[in-house]
Amino acid sequence: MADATFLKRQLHVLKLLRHISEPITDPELHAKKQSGDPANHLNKFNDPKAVRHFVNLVRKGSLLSRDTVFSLFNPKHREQMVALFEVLYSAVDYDTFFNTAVWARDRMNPRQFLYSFSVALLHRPDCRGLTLPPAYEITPHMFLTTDVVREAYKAKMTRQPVLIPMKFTGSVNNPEQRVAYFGEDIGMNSHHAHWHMDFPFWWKPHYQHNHSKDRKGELFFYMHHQMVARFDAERLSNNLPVVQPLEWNRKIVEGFAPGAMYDNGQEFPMRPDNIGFQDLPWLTVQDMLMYEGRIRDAITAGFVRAYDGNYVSLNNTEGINVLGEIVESSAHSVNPAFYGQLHNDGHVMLSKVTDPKLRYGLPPGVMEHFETATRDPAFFRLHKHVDNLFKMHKDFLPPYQTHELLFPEVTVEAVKVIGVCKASIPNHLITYFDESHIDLGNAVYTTGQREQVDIKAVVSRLNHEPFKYVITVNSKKAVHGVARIFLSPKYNWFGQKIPLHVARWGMIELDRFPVKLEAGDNVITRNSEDSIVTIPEPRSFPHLINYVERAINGEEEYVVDKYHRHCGFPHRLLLPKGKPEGMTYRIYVIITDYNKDIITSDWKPEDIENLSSLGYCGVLEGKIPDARPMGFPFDRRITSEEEFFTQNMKVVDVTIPNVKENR
Ligand code: CUO
Repeated sequence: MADATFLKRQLHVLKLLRHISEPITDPELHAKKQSGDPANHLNKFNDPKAVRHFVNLVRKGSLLSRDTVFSLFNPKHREQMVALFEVLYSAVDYDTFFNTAVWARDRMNPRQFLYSFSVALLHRPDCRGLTLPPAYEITPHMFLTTDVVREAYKAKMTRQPVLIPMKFTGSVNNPEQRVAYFGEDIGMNSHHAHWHMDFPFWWKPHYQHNHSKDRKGELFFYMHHQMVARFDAERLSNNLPVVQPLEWNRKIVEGFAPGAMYDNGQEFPMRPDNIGFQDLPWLTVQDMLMYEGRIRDAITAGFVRAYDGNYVSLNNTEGINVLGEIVESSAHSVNPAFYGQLHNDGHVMLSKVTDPKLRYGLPPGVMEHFETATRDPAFFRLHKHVDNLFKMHKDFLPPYQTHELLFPEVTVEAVKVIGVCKASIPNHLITYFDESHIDLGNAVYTTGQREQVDIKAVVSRLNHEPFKYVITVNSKKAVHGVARIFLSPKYNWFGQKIPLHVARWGMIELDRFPVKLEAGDNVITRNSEDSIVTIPEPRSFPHLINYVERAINGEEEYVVDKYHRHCGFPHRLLLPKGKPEGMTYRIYVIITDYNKDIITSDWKPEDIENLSSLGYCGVLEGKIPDARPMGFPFDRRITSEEEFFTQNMKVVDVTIPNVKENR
């Protein structure tokens, strides 16, 4: 149960982020702002040099202006953001951390501040359990189209509460619009932004303590691999073929018009159809081909060249992590000078493709921010391209042999999935579109106007009826296992059955959890909501403030969840949409030996059960408990379907109808 100190901290965090583009008005925070100058308490920081550096930037007036669009990919913007992060992260206690943040907030660019503060809060052990409001309600401009923001202003000026319908961008003339509900899903955008806050590419290895950032490069591969697999499944649900990778020396087939505006009034640039990649002043298309050539050479050779001249082998289970760090590329890359920053530069090249020489002063495109990137279909094309590099590497590894897949004591006899509604038909999982309200209070300026006007947008979002897995298992003796559940479309765009050796690369992970089996027959049931790839719906910003205030007044109980993660696929999106008439998918279940799979030194079984969104978001502290490669057993080639299937696996067909309304 939250104590008074925790609740006060939580409330102050929320107030700090409310109306982030306007100066602090809250009296308590205002007092901290006056006294929080970190230069006056250098002894309260583990890294006083970082404090002097940051304070110097503030005093010299060299920080990014409040009105400029902050881009994490701009080295200067990023260095300043990191300068504050290093101060906040090195504060010796919570009060120093928070007071410094309050001091810095109005002295720098709002989104630059927000990024630093969020990453510091997510990583400080004394902030465990504190909740950040949904990203789309802190900086709504990054998630909304211009028409919605305009309506919000109208409501603010006329002081009329309003519920503004939000449409997806594009028109029916563009087939890509059929899957805009997925790319523009605010929860998915928020997940993606949070993934990159939990695993920043700029995270310096010396920040690391207690094995944090375990398998970061592999997670980069796997989380984006799953996003692409989900997108492809969504495309098939909408009669679109799977997404094609883009290539540096070919045209980008689909354009994109974001129809959105930054807080400073600049429009997000649009990209017409069929334009090619352009040289930037600091990076050419030829450079991209060269870096990629080196990466492909390394994959083929089976080793990479580290900056110190040593060779690092790729052809083992750790290879994917090394490769992930190189391709992203992150500060953990073994040789950024040689292998470049292929993926990050891909984002920047796409973002600047319509003003490559920076002649027209266009602001960054959607691809330059993690919270907006997935709106652009080019995001998935870029990531399909990157994913193919990882596939190339994985295909060099030997297929799993039977003894690596088999759990000899265990036989999975039957698998059934069933909706929790009374009328549910076994192996029929229902999806539908719901309506959700998002708070737009932060989309409009408030200074001088104290009264609240309720301004909300209503968005349509993919959702599904809750269901459960019922798995019948026979075990020769009492054992612990790990159940892994995957889903893949059964038929491709041409209506042909997808063979397993192809389907395996598009597997969507649904869940992974420890199971305790008795000798004899066992029936395992598991609720879809417990999935380790998803997180539940976050509370809205005003609701969160209200909740904390009520808890402070003793009107409500507030339970602190120290395992709470902001990173995680929205639970609503666990299943692909399917089709109105039903679409066939296959669900695969495999149970493997817990004692072989799990790293036990760091974790107790009950801890593992409490970890949320482990699948795509790993862990923030310590080692990931599952020692198997991410995506196991489908991450490697499958040469023979018959030999692959062992008794501890089972596959079942399921139908997913997308219905008009939830029952
Ligand atoms: Cu997440 Cu490219 O890494 O967007």
